[in-house]
Amino acid sequence: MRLVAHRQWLALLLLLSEVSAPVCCGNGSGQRRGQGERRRKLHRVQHGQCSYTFILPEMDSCRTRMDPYKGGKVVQRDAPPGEGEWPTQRLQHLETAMENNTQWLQKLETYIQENMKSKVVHTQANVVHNQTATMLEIGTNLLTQTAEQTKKLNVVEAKVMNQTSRLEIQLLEHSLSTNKLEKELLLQITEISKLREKNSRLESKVLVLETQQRTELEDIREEKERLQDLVGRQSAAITALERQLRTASSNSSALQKQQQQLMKSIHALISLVSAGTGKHECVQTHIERKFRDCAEAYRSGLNTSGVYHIYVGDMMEPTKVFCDMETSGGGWTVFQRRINGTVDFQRSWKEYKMGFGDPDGEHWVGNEVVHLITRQTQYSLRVELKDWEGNAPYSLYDTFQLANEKQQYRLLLRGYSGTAGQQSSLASHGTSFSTRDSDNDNCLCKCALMLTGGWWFDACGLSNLNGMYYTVGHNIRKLNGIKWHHFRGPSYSLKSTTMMIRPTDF
Ligand SMILES: *[C@@H]1O[C@H](CO)[C@@H](O)[C@H](O)[C@H]1NC(C)=O
Ligand SMILES: *[C@@H]1O[C@H](CO)[C@@H](O)[C@H](O)[C@H]1NC(C)=O
Ligand SMILES: *[C@@H]1O[C@H](CO)[C@@H](O)[C@H](O)[C@H]1NC(C)=O
Ligand SMILES: *[C@@H]1O[C@H](CO)[C@@H](O)[C@H](O)[C@H]1NC(C)=O
Ligand SMILES: *[C@@H]1O[C@H](CO)[C@@H](O)[C@H](O)[C@H]1NC(C)=O
Ligand SMILES: *[C@@H]1O[C@H](CO)[C@@H](O)[C@H](O)[C@H]1NC(C)=O
Ligand SMILES: CC(=O)N[C@H]1CO[C@H](CO)[C@@H](O)[C@@H]1O
Repeated sequence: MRLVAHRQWLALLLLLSEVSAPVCCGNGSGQRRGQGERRRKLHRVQHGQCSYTFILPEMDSCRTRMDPYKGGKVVQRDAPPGEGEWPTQRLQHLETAMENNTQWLQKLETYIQENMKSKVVHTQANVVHNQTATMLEIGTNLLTQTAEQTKKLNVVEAKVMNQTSRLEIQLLEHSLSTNKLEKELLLQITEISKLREKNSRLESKVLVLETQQRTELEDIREEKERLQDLVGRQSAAITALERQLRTASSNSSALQKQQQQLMKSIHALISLVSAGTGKHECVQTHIERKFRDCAEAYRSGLNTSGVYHIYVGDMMEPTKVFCDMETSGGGWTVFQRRINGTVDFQRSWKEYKMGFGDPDGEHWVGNEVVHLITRQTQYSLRVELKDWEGNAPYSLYDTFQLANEKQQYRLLLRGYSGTAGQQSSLASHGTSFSTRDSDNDNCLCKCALMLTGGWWFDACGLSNLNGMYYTVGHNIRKLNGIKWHHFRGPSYSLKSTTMMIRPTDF
């Protein structure tokens, strides 16, 4: 740009230098330029697409040159130029020069104007430049301002977000606390329902107890009546006995006579026997050994423990029982024995009635036999126990009786003593016998099914010597085992048991 401007300025200076100098030949073109080049000095300047030619004026040559044109023609034909004509020509020439000069000047002016125009364009570009700069400045200012605004907006947005997040957190906390309250409510409701259940259970228990007490009262009343009956019968018997005694004493003398006669006959018999057969002896011993119970056997001189035949009630067939001839004076008829669990005690009512097992081992004589024995006279009951630690206590009842089958072999006990607990583990107020197929206990449940075996379950009572047999190591925490509560507690299963009876007056 600057280089171009420089060139333009140079061209302008050259032009000015020619303008200031006197000009003779304005036009230098065509074939005449070739002529003029011989005489005059030409200056040409090339500028872009335009070319400028500057002609320096020379007075002498100008005269000759003018001849072939305009004024020169006329003068040459008529006459050689005189002295009077020359100033007019000169004037004309000057006039044309002047005109040409003015034309040059005009051209120059237009040129300068064009130049000025380009300059103006340049300055206008500058202005545009400046304006765009200012515009840019304004733009940048606006941009910075908008940036600040957006920053502020961001801050505000962050604050709003913070507020909303805080609110959300608070909402969450609220919902959590409501959840907790709901849970607590639920828990309380369940507790209330539990309490209600407990209440209903307690009520049912109370009802059961009431019914039990009622039945007990009835039993006591019945027993009282029975006892009164017994007392009446006994007094009658006493009076009868008194009478008999009197007759007996009066008849004693007669009896003595009879005795003497009998002695005579006996002697006769002995003599017969000594001569006779052994058949007779056999019959005699057989007749002698028809015992009612082990006590009679003992009294007859049999003092070794073992299995004996006894004849109970109207039974024609003998019953095999184990007789304990050692314990506390002997004479005990054993009706229950557990030793090692070989015999299954999970039996029906009929089996418990008729008896099962082995008299020499584990055995249950049978409720019917025990009922028939204890009906004969007043019996005592002795319960012998052994735990797995070697302790062997006993329980003794002065009075023991089993009612008949119609009365579900009801148990009657009196006068407890012994070492297997300070209190009786058997209910003494007339508990009925129950088996898995005959539920006669004082519980809404079926004790015989729960605790197994057959027993005088109360509800369900403190003992069951006919429960499951558990071997050592497996015998604790067993509710359905062989239990005697006041000896080893409610869940200890014992090692061995014996239940045996003997007349109270033995
Ligand atoms: C200059 O010469 C050209 C031809 O070369 C011609 O056309 C023109 O009219 C002339 N101008 C003057 C002013 O003599
Ligand atoms: C263009 O701006 C410059 C400075 O930025 C200043 O000096 C100059 O005069 C301005 N020209 C025009 C034509 O505004
Ligand atoms: C909310 O702003 C407070 C200060 O104004 C700040 O302590 C807190 O951490 C912010 N919370 C969040 C979630 O940005
Ligand atoms: C005495 O005994 C005889 C038979 O031994 C009997 O017939 C008689 O009735 C008895 N006397 C009395 C008063 O019971
Ligand atoms: C058992 O009876 C026999 C005689 O029959 C006697 O010799 C023995 O001492 C008695 N034993 C006991 C323990 O009483
Ligand atoms: C259990 O005892 C009986 C009688 O003593 C006996 O015959 C039987 O063999 C014993 N059984 C076991 C398994 O010990
Ligand atoms: C003296 C001189 O050069 N005069 C010229 C001026 O310009 C005209 C035309 O423009 C020419 O005809 C003259 O010869």
